[in-house]
Amino acid sequence: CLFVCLFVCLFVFIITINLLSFSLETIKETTKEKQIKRKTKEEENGILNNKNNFWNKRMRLYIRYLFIAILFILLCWSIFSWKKASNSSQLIERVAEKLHHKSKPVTIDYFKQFYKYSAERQPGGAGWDGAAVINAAGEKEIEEKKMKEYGFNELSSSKISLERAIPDNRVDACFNVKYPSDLPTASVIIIFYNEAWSTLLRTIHTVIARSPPQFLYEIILVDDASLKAPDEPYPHLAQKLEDYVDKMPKLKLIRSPKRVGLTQARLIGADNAQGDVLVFLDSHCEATYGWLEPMLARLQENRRMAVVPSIEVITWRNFEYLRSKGSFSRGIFRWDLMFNWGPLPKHERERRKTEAYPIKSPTMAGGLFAMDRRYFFESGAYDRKLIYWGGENVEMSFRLWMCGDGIEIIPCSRVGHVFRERAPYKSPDGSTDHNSIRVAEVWMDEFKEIFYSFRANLKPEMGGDVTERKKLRDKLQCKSFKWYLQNIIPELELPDKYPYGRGDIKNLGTNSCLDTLAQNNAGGRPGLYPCHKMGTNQFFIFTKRKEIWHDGLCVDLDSHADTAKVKMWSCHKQAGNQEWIHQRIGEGGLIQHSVHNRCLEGLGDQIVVRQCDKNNRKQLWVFESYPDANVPAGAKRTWM
Ligand SMILES: [Mn+2]
Repeated sequence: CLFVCLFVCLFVFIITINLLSFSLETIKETTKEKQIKRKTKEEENGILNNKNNFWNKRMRLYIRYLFIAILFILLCWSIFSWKKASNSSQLIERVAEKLHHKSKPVTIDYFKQFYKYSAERQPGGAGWDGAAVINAAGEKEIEEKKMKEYGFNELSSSKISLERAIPDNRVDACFNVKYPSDLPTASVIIIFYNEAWSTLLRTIHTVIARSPPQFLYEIILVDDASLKAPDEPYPHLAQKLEDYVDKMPKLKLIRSPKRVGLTQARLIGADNAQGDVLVFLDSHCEATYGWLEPMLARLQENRRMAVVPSIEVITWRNFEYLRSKGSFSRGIFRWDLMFNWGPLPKHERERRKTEAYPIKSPTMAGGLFAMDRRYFFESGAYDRKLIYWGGENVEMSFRLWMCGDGIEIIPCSRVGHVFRERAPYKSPDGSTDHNSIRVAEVWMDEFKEIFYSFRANLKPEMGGDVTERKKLRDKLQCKSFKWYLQNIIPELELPDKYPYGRGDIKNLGTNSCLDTLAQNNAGGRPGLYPCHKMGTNQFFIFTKRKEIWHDGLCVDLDSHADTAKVKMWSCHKQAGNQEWIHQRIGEGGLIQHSVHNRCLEGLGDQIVVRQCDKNNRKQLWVFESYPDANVPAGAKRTWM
């Protein structure tokens, strides 16, 4: 309606302008005719006059068109800004901002004047200043129930003000950074599924209260078909939420008719957003003061990237907001394409001049980030064939680095996030695998073989048709995965292309497999578990250095005493306690420590070290594959 109205206005406007200038012209013409009559007499004075007359006429015509063009541009601008402001007060706000502070460099404290509280604050109340909320002994039953429903202590959360004070963990350097006073507007997109009332509202309220209103264009909630019918566990997400949304400014609610999963739900939000920048948040966050501006400023400077806030910890157990200025990490990945955090390498520490400097991050965790809205779509948004959850963050990471300017973590932008004990719901089995296969097929070139060697049960066709995404990669003229490895994450170790052994390690005496038993940390004790052929905790590489490697950890034995046990320990590449000898004799072979001269033996679900005895089947082991013994003729033995 607004559009039609504007079009009619524009049409009428142009017609009147034309009529007006036409009538002016005719008046001029009649006077000109008289002049010309006079002039014909003067014509004998020379052709020069005639020529002048011609040029004057031309000039007048040009000036007229210029005038119309300027009016047209003005009109377009006013329509544009009217469209951007959803109501007139917002328009006035924007115009005032434009006129008053014609972008000047300011520090973050400048924006304080714009923040407005949006909820009751209860100073000193439960959880104030980020304090933990411990429930009474008599409340244990309801606490447990809520814990099951949400994967965090919702009872504690429900007692905390929607806008409690939280610690300011920013480093000092953040207060000296200069930002433009005029920044792009943001559409904050919050996807939720079976979210708690208190955490969802706290996310919304802290965003509204802690963002300068002139930069917060809207908040879009996307309900991914939560279980909200009266007889289901989350009825507060039905009418009660709708009533709340109606009361709040800038808040919109979109409901997905069926469950589509995180990636597609985010796309629904993005497709409906109108702000300059898309900011994706989880539905259990607390925004801090100054969380938004540093991200907007960086994207104004360079739109061809994603920026990620520094994510702070709200504990699931009692909703304490942790105090930590933080030693920063960056996002990396494992070869099974799982996201991981890693320390900053030396070259990155040296590149950053202050603690406030953005951190270049090879990958992102994916829950919280911001991107220029137009660039989000230009760069391929999300693969619309990804399902449910998982892999979308790695896909976007590879793509943004190979086709754009990548990903940066902004240390001065901080958002609290409730890290759950576990997700209280399940995504359909295999969705992450399906998505990871698509990532490998589209983006990893020859290095996808490493992914498949880690996940031997996966096949390319399980990821479906990837032609569209390959076309996108061509269209954007993206760099190769080799370039990404060499330039963005050069310190990432490439596993041996043809190691001595790879895959699961089966014990012939017990028929079980060596398993980290999910103790994937230094000191973890591996054991035996029925072989499941899924890779993960049963995936090992017997490396060229003769280590038994699992995701940066190596099987380690530090003594030959009878009571000694093997443990997982960070691989130090110095042989010693981590060097093993394994020779296949027929079906399997011993795994013998090269220094302590003891052999691994299966005992129930445990692994013990004993005197070596090749006649004891419980000391015989067989790797899933022996790549070094089966190198194809003429094959290159290294990845690069
Ligand atoms: Mn989350």
